[in-house]
Amino acid sequence: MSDMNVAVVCGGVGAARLLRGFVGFVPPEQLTAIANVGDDMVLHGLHISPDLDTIVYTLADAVSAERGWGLEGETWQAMETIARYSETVSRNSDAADSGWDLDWFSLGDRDLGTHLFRTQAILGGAKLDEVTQQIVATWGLDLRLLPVTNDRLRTMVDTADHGEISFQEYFVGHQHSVPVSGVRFDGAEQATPAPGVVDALEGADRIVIAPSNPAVSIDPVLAVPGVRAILERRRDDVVVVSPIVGGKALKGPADRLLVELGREASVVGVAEWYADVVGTVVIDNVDADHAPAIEALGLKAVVTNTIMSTPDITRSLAHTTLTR
Ligand code: FO1
Repeated sequence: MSDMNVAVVCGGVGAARLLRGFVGFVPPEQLTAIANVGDDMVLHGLHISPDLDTIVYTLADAVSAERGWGLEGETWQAMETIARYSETVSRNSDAADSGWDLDWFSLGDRDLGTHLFRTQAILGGAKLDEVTQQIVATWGLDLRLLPVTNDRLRTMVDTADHGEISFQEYFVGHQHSVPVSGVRFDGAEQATPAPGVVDALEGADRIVIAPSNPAVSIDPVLAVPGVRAILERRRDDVVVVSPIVGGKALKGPADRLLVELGREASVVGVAEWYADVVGTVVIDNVDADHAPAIEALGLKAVVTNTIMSTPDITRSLAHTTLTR
C-alpha cells in the first residue's frame, strides 16, 4: 500500500482504466478522481455525464468491454422505440429539420436509470457532486470521485463544415471525423471548482493526469478557474501518462486533434501540450527514442509499458506514476 495522497485528473475510458490500477494500492481515503464534465449534455431532458459514468461503471466491473462506455449486458428497447418515432418523423419532411432526430446518441435501458436518477436529483436541488457520491455508493465503490465543477461547463468544438458544435455532436454525431479548428469551454470562466477539488489538488503528494484526450478531456478540467494555476505551481509533482503511443491515440481522436490544434501526434506533442503543468511524462516503451526530446523541454521522461492490457500492467503503470 502506498501512503501517498493521490489526485487523478480524469477524462473517460483511459482514466477509468488507470484508476483501476490505483484501487487496492492507494487507500480509498487517499485517492481522489477529479473528472471532466465538458462532455456532459442534456438529451431527452436527461442530464448525461459520460465521463463520470464511464469511471463508475469501469471500477464496478460493469462497463461494456466492447464499447468501453455504458453497461455490459445492456438492452436497447427505449432506443428502439425512439428510433421508430424518428422514422415516422423523417417521413414527414416538414418536421425533419426541427430537432426531432433523437436516436443519434445511444442510451441503454439500464444506463437510462442512472440518467433518470441524476436528473431527478438535480431537479430536486442536489448538486452534481452529491448525486455522483450516491451513484458511486450504489455501485458499491469506495472511491472519492468529484466532478471538477458542479456548474455548467460544455466543451464546444469549432469545425469548418458545421461551425461550432457540442462535443457529443462532434464525437458521436459526426464520429469525430470532421476537421477541428478550435475548442472552447462554454461556462468555464464562471465555473467554480466543486467542493473538495482544490483541497485534493493542494493536498496531493502526486497529481496524475490520466491518459485522456488533452484537448477535449483534460483541458476542460484545467479550464475551471484555479485548477490550472495549482498544477502550474505544483508542476514538479504532476505526472501525465501519454495518451499517444507510437504516434497514435489508443482510443478516440486525440492524435488527429493534436495535429489539428497545432502540435504533433507524438509523445513530444503531448509533452509540449502539458509543458506548463507537468514535470514528468510517462511514455510507452515504443516511444523510448523520444525521451531525449521530452527532456530537452525541461520535463522528465519515464519509459514503461503504458498499454493497460492486463491488471498487472495497469497496476505497474499506476505504481510508476507515483514512484517515477
Ligand atoms: N459513444 C458513442 O460513440 N456513441 C454513443 O451513442 C454513445 C452513447 C453514450 C451514452 C452514455 C455514455 O455515458 C457514453 C456514451 N458514449 C457514446 C460515449 C461518450 O460519447 C464518450 O465516452 C465520451 O464522452 C468521450 O470521452
